[in-house]
Amino acid sequence: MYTQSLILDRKSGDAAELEDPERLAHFQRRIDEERKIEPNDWMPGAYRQTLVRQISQHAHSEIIGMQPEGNWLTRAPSLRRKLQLLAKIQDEAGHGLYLYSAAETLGVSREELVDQLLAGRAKYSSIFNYPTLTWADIGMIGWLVDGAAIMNQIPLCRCSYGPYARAMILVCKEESFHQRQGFDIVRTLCAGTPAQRAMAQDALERWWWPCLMMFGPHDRDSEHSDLSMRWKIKRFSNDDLRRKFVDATVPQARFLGLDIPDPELRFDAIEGHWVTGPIDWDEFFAVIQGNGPCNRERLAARRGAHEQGRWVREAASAYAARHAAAAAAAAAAAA
Ligand code: FAQ
Repeated sequence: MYTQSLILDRKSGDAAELEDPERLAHFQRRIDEERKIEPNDWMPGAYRQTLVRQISQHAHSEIIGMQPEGNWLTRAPSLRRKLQLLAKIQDEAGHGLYLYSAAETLGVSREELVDQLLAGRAKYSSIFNYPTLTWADIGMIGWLVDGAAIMNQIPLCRCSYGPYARAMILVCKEESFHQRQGFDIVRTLCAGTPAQRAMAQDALERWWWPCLMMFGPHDRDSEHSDLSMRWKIKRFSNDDLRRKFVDATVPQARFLGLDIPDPELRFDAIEGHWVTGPIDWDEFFAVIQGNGPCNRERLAARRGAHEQGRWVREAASAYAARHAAAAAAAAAAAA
């Protein structure tokens, strides 16, 4: 019902309202004063669309992101590692559902968003289109992928849109635990046998560059950044966050005794930052256009899971309808 009424509002008014400079100025003032925008507040259509796009992509990423890790659940090296991994994957499912709910406050339904994903019309993070070939990859996902995710998501706790900002607080707390469990896996491997160290090094070589791509294109090529920064959806640019991630991660890799696979990596003492070699943007764009190593596999698995869950959705709907009918009958009898 709530979502329905927002859908009607969206269809009826936004295009005209977007032209209203006074309303826009008022909206921008509110943003500049760091006052949160809430679901029933007026907002420009482009603000709503940007949020729906970003939050839904984020939700899809959490859900698809369960797959590469799920691949190792039956092969975790100990019961403790298996329990940790199971808990982490369940957290990701929770994040996805939380984020779909945040998106729903903007007037789209979860069904609509899931349909877009299943039809291949929605993006999700490029990183989840890479395979997990060894146990060390699970460590890399925690250490690097969650590490990159936190770097990007901590500022989202201050996003101007209230429901997204609040959702991010819980998500970030859990991602921080995920990052530590990943680092712990990698640390254990690095303190192990030469074969274990080699496994960690091999995994780092495969995950490093895709992790840098997670932050999105360079600022000059980032089509949404200007508006998103003006509206305080994003607080830092893609390149700024990528640099923060590299600055935080290079010393950790050194501590672990791992070599970052970048011959051009150097410390710029004047700027006080690590500088990487060039990122292969052809690879990034191929992946986000559906041609990464695992895109087809990931979508096929998601479609299969959705189909297998059909009976649960139908049973839940039938149950809810029966209870609603019984409640309505009881109310009618009492009246
Ligand atoms: N992958 O103009 P910009 C996680 C697209 S959660 C795919 O710079 P924007 C948890 C972008 O959508 C990871 N597409 O875009 C976990 C746009 O295309 P569009 C997900 C990408 O939105 C851990 C186009 O390129 N996190 O890891 C990517 O201003 C472990 C132009 O780009 C979030 O979603 C990419 N990497 O900035 C789960 C955080 N980068 O939509 C399981 C929220 C860019 O016009 C295991 N999102 N594109 O067709 C954001 O902060 C932003 O959306 C960015 C991109 C920074 C990702």
